[in-house]
Amino acid sequence: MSNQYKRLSLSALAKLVRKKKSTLILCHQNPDPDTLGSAFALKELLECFGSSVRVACCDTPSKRFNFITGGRDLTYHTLDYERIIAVDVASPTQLGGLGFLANSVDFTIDHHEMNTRFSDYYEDFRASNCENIYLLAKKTKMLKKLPTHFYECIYAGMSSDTGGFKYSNVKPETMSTACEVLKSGIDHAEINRVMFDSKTIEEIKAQRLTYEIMKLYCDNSLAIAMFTKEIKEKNGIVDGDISDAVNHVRGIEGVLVGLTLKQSSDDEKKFFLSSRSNANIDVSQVCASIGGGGHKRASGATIRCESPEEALELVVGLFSKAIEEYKKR
Ligand SMILES: [Mn+2]
Repeated sequence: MSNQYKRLSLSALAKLVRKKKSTLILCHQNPDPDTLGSAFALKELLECFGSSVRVACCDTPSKRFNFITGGRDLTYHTLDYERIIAVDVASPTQLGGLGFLANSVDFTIDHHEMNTRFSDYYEDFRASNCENIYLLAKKTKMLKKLPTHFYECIYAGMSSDTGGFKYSNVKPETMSTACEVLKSGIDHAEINRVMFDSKTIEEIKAQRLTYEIMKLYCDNSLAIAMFTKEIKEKNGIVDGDISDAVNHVRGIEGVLVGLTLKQSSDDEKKFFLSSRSNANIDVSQVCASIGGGGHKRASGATIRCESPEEALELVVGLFSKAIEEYKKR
């Protein structure tokens, strides 16, 4: 199946983006700064080449990321796009409600090792997809013409996907690229403050709730917070408020894997799983076994179950097994 699509080299990709075409850029569901930064940085680049560009996502981004999106509405509108590009999207499932567009994607630019290759693709397993966009812009020799916003977008994605340059995915090349990006003179401290050190009251409430509802398994090495529709409604929180919850549960000493399960507010049988690993436990493998994917230490999946209890039982079973295998090694 994967053979039907072409792998694009960076030079081939650079040729493609030079073409003046009306373009739709697709982000993954539950948009984070890497998918949004990739989309809006690429938008700046394509506009330099005279293209008209729209960005779409099935979910509304957090207002926190307005410095990337400009507060734009990312709702998909049917228009005659001459090309569709997906960024930081590992599989059609990750397009969420826009999954029906997967077959129309002309090419994907991604950094996930688990990419299912659903279109022609450029891939490089760098820490963030924004690095790929930056290197693409560099290849087109347009860096000097790009506005500050381009660099802010790139930096946001890089910093976000590396947890502020502190995760295991940071390589010397990551820092070299970050160094080039910083030379543009962006206010990186402010970007980091907005992304990591500033929380809304709802997020603070959600954080407190996360610890209250969290359950521990596997001798306290597996932590899970399950957000049912009922819990979300009762506490007045939305999914955007709990996007960081998985990092809170995995931040507990002794926890090897942290998980959150969020019951969909529209479909009670749908659950969004996020997983983070603190050890050499490949959570992307576990997520792949239930139709998801991502990175070795940060992955997700969307699962269908009859009840929250059933969803919990399923993921506890899968991740306990992975942890027990790790402990035996
Ligand atoms: Mn990413």
